[in-house]
Amino acid sequence: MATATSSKAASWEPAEVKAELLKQYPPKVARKRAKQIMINEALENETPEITANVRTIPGIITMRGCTYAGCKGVIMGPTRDIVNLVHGPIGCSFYAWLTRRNQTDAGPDGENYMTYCFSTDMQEQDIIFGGEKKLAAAIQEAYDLFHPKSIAIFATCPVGLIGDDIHTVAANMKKKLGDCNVYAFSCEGYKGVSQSAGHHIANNQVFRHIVGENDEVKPGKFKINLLGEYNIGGDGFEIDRIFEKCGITCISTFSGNSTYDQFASAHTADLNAVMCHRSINYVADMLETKFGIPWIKVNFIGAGATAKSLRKIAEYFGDKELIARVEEVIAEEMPAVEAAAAEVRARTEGKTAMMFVGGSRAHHYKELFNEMGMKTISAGYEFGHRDDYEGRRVIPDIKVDADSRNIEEIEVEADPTRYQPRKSAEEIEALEKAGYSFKHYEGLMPDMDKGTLIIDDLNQYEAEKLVELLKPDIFCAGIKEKFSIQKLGIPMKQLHSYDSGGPYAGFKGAVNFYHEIDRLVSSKVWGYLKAPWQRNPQLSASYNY
Ligand code: CFM
Repeated sequence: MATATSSKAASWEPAEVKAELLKQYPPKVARKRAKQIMINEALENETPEITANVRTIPGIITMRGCTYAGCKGVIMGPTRDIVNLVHGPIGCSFYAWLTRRNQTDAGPDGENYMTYCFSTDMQEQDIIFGGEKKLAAAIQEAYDLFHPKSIAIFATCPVGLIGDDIHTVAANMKKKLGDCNVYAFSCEGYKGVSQSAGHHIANNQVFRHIVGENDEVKPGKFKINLLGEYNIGGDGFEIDRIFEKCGITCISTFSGNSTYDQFASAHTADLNAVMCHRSINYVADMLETKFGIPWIKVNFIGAGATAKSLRKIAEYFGDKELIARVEEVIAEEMPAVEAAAAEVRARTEGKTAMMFVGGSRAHHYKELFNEMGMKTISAGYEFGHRDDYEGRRVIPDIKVDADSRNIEEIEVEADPTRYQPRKSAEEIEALEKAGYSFKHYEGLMPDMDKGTLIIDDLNQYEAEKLVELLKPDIFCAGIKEKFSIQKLGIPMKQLHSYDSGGPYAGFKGAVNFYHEIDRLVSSKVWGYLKAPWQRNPQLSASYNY
C-alpha cells in the first residue's frame, strides 16, 4: 500500500526534481553539479556515467570528511593493539577520539588502545621550528608506557605544510626501539578530495609495513580475510559469530577489532572476502598479486545478502561438509529473521527511504530496506568512485586527474617465495563457468529502480531540498545531517554510527534493523515538530535603537 507521503512523491518527475535542486546555483556550479546528479536509467547493459571523486565546489557545505579521517579514523582507527599516534594539533585527535563507534574486545591478551587518544599536541612553536623532535619524543613516551607491538603515525595538515619528515622519524625510532614496528602515513587532511584518498594511503602503508610479517601457519580448514568491515556498532562481532558457527576461520579483519598480528598474517588466508569495496579494494588486489589469494565481493548487510555471501564463500572452498554446514546455519538463523520481517512489514511496506552515506553503505543497506518492503527513492555516496556507482567494468575508463595522481600507487609483484595461487587456472575457470565471479562488483546503479535519483557528494542544501520535495519516510546519513533533517519533520537514522544502535550486520543485525526502522517510520513525533516561527508566524521582532 502506498502511503500518503509516497503518493505525494510520485507527483514529481525525477527530471523536475533535478532541475529544482540545481535552480538555486549560479550557472557554472549548476553545470558541475548536474554531472553528479543522475536519474537512474536502469538500462540493461549500460549505466549512465556519473561524475564522482572530484573536488567539492568551494562554498558548498559537503557531507565529506578529510583524508586524515579516512586514514586514521576509518582504516587504522578500529585496530586495537596498534598505538595510533596523531602528529598535529590536539583538535584533530580529540574530534577523532571514540566517535566512530567501532567496537573492540581486548581478548585474552588484554591489549586495547581504543580508549586512548594519542597526539603530539603541536603548538605554534612546533609549527615554526618543526615538530620532528617532539614526534620522536612522543613515540618514545608511548613505547615506554605501553610497549606496544607497533606505533602508527598520522600526519595532519600542518605537518605537510611545514614539511616534517615523519617517515624518517618513524624509521629511526623503529631501529632504536628494536621490537616495535613504527611507520607513518602522509595522510594530511588536504591530500585528496575526501576521506577516500586516506583509505588508499592507509592501504599502501599497511601492505608495505605489516602484511606478510608473520609466516606462521594458523589453524583452520577454511581460512579467509574479511576486508572492509570496521565493527561499527558490533557488526563485526555478529559476522564473527556466524563464521564461527559455520566453521570458517577469519585470519584477519581489515580492520574492525583487528590486531597487528592479523594484518601481519593476512597473506596466510586462502580467500579475501571484500565487504566495503571502496575503502579496501586496493589491499584485495595487492594480496592477490603478491601472494595469489583471490578475492570476491560479499555483503553481510541484509539477511538475504548474508546467506548469499556465506554460500559464495562455501562454494569457493567447494567442500561438501562446509556447504552443508552453511545451509544448516542459514536454516537455523532465518526463521527468527523472517518472523521479525513479517511483523514489521504491516507498517513498513511501501514506505520510502533516502540514503546518503560514505562509499558503500548507501548500496548495502538497500538490502535491508528491500527486506522490509521499503523502496529507496534516492541514494548516493559522499566519496564513492565511479566503480562504486557503475561497477568495476568502468575502471579502465576513469580519468585520472591531478588529485588522484597525488596519491601514491605502489608497485606490487608476485612474492618470489611466497606467491602461491590458491586455485589453479582450471579451478577458477570451472567456478566462473558455474556462474561464480571473482574481483567483481556491480555497483549501486544496477540495483536502483529506474527513475530514482543517484546523487554524488550531496550537500546540505540539496539534502533539505530533496526531503522537502520527495518527503521520504526516512532519511539516512550522518551526524552533520541528522538535526537539520529531523527539523524538517522526517525521521533520521545515522548509518555511519548507527546512532546508539546496532549491530545491523548478519542475521541478528537484520532483526535489530527492522525493529529500529519500524519504530522510526511508525512514529508520528517528527511530524508534530514545529519550530516557533512555523507555529506562530505572526511572531515578529523589531530592532530597538
Ligand atoms: Fe566503507 Fe565504512 Fe562506508 Fe567508509 Fe566511512 Fe563508515 Fe561510511 Mo562513515 S569504510 S565507505 S569511510 S563502509 S566511516 S564504516 S559509515 S562513511 S559508507
